[in-house]
Amino acid sequence: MTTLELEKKSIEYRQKILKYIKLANAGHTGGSLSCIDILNVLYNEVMNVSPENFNSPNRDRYIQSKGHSVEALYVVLSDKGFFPESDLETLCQYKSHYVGHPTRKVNGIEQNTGALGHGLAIASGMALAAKMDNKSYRVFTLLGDGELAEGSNWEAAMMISHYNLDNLIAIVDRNTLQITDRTLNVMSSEPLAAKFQAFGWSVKEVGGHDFEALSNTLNRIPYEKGKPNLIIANTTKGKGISFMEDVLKWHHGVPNDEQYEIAQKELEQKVLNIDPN
Ligand SMILES: Cc1ncc(C[n+]2csc(CCOP(=O)(O)OP(=O)(O)O)c2C)c(N)n1
Repeated sequence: MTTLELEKKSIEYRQKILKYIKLANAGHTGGSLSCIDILNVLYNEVMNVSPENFNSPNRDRYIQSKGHSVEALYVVLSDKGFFPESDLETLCQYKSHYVGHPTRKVNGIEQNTGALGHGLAIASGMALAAKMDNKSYRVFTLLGDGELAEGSNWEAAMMISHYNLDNLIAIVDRNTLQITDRTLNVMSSEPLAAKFQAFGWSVKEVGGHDFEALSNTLNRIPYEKGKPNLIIANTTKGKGISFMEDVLKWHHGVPNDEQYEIAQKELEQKVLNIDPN
């Protein structure tokens, strides 16, 4: 896809994230909007995974460790054909498989997540298995910057480097907010790059809404043979909606009718700005 096509796709994804969160009257709005450009590039430009090869042992794996931002994952998976978009009309309803955190009952989802701090360890096992089985698939995992307060991440980081898992790519959605406050105030993970480098990782920092930079960075893996890869993606929570950007309360806020209309209008305007026809 061209950068313009990726840009348009992300607007469409944001429209759908808001649509289904509004319909369900529940959802993690801010964190889904901060990571959607990363998912867009991963699923449309980087990973070798599709409904056709999802049962193949050679597919690339994606583990969304910050599982609460599942609405972003649902809209991308439906766009890729893992399930019909109309399934999302049941989001968070009684007996629906489309619940507020990822589960393997949904086609395209590798692992249940949502209790923070588990995705990196799960990814480490998958990456180690690839090495042991002599397979070339890669394992991608998305972490939140607040999530890094979970000690299990640091045990996994140590193990991943010990076993030279250069087929593992961890991406931190560094939007600098978590659930109750700035990550810096709750539990600082800084200096993040230096910490992971000290654990033996190769680290890159990138604009998390910059499609070209994301694509270039994610398509150059591994950065150093034998070293695991960490990408710090600098993002904005609530990205794309003026009144949600970098505002704490949108961590799991649902827009009221008026806010919803304004948000969708802003996105429509963005489409027109890109493509006036
Ligand atoms: C083990 C665990 N503790 C607490 C929570 C509740 N919780 C859900 S989201 C969240 C904040 C996470 O912040 P971050 O990882 O930065 O996510 P983002 O800001 O990208 O949404 C917390 C504490 C949880 N899901 N799991």
